[in-house]
Amino acid sequence: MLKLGTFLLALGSASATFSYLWDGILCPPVCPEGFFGFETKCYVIPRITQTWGDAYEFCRTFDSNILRVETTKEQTFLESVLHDHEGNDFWIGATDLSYEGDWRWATTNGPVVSKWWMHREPDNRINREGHRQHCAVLSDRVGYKWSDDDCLQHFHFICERHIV
Ligand SMILES: [Ca+2]
Repeated sequence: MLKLGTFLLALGSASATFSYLWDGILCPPVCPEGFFGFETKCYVIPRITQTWGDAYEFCRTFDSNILRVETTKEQTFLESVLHDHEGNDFWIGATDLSYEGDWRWATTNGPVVSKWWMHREPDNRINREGHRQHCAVLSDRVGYKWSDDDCLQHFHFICERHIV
């Protein structure tokens, strides 16, 4: 027997969208306006640059979070998206601000297990302002693999939300 249900995703006051539950399978993924989808997530890359901390807050105003890369498939997908995107470095949600060398996801405080750091990164290099590097970026230097950078730099950033 066919069972058809409908979900309403609350997207703040501005808009709403629908996903359809058919025999227990949620399909297809529908993302809010301005977001693009891949597997279980929707992403947005705002057209502004921010410090890492402001990027973290900015994502939250979209009912989303700063990016947490979970699989190689997701990393590869994002590399291909950024390849066509203007800009160079993109903040993601990994940081070792709490304890040097202990990389954590800002949104979950879970440990960062990454195979996607560039060669010799993270290097915690000191810059001209005397700041070290405690926040992670996807960098165009090597095909949007990861590097650490000074959290006070202004970069583009990626926000994500799970498809409900
Ligand atoms: Ca670095």
